[in-house]
Amino acid sequence: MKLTLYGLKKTRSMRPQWLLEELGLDYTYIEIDIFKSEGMTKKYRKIHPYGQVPALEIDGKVIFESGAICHWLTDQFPQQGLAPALDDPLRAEYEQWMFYAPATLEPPAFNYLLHTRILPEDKRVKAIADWNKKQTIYTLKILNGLLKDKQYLLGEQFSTADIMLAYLLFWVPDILQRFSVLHDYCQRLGNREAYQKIK
Ligand SMILES: N[C@@H](CCC(=O)N[C@@H](CS)C(=O)NCC(=O)O)C(=O)O
Repeated sequence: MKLTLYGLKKTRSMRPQWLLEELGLDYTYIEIDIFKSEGMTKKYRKIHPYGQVPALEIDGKVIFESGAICHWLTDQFPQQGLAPALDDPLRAEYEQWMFYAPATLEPPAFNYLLHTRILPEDKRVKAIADWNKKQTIYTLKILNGLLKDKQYLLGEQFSTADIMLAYLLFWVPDILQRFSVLHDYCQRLGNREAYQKIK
């Protein structure tokens, strides 16, 4: 299988890149600098219709959405054990966490970042930043309780769901300082060899 990942450091392409390293797969990495409008070229928009990263080319066929790419790759290589098997009782919980990251935590965390760090200063709205910070804190406070006494989201077993989540937690080190369980969890994940290789 020939795999080409289109990505850029410090973007959501870190999710599939981290996973590719965990899986020990060979892949070609093509940098698309979205901050220099490289995503918007006619050529790249044939790869990713929205001009975003990541996109993964699999034997000439391209898919996008970091979550979908991670989900698909994980299931292609079940022997690597990064997801419980379909008939494993833990599988339902794994699916829950795979969707939790982009659906529940990502919107407030991303809007908080947008209105504090990403948008030009004159486009930032303090009320939006404040509301999303509050929502992120609320979301993480509950998660902090749920992760107590656990090494990973599924307990002892590291899975792709941890990649989906940890990537987001790395966005908000200022908020994470309040939550010791999440702080330690992030340290553990960030120290993994595969993450160290791509960060
Ligand atoms: N839901 C998509 C979001 C992709 C996305 O927003 N990527 C950002 C980088 S983190 C991007 O390429 N932004 C440039 C743009 O939207 O023009 C995913 O998870 O893959």
